[in-house]
Amino acid sequence: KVISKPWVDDDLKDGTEFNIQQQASKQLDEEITAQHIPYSPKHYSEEEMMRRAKKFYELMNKRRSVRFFSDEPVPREVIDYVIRTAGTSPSGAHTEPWTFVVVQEPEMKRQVREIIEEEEEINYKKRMGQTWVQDIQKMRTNWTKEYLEIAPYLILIFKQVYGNLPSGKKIHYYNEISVSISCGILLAALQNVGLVTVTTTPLNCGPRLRALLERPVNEKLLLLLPVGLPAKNVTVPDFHRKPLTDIMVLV
Ligand code: IYR
Repeated sequence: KVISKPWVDDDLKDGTEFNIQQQASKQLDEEITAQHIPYSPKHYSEEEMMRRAKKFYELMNKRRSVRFFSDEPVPREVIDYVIRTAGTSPSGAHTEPWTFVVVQEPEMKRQVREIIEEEEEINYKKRMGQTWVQDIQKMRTNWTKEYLEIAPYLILIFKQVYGNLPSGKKIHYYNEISVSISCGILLAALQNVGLVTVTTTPLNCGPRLRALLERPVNEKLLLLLPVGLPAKNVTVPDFHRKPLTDIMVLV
């Protein structure tokens, strides 16, 4: 079967096709009755703002996708905080449409690896096509994914395409962009504690991984992040980032 967008997972529709007849009344009630409370975010001096802007940029500019991990353990409590941080993301109508599945159990990691390697081999050989495979040669990656067993944690991020209320389905507006933003925050939180990862989108593995992890049908796999410390003497491609003048337009 030839599909027009091979990079879009069969299982990963954007959720807007769901035909939810009537917004559940409970959802409406919640929105109408929500109280507003005072909020005073910290106000920095211009100097302090500048110092913090630079410092955070320098931290984030050191982030690189890493595909080789150390098996050195990482405290679970650190991962808990990183995921709490991801959960601070804004979301459509404050629906918080994310589930972060943290896999630490070796046998489960092995089964995740088995599924992904099986599908990725088909991806590389058939689904992706010649141009795509050429375009990622510089990453020196293929369907063999040792990191899925070596990294102390795998974080599988699912988007909930709708929620479940006793009275029916709850609409999760903009669920994909909401969860994508939370993933960006998660990546920043990992960088902040010196952990490394690589953003992977296991093409066509969603349904099998969802079944393996016993997640409900309203959850679709968006991203898989192996998380841990880098392997000793790890290398990364010699990539450079576009300068500000190439990415920013001031009007
Ligand atoms: N998902 C595959 C292929 C892959 C695709 C892109 I786009 C990359 O930037 C890197 C890899 C894999 O993880 O090997």
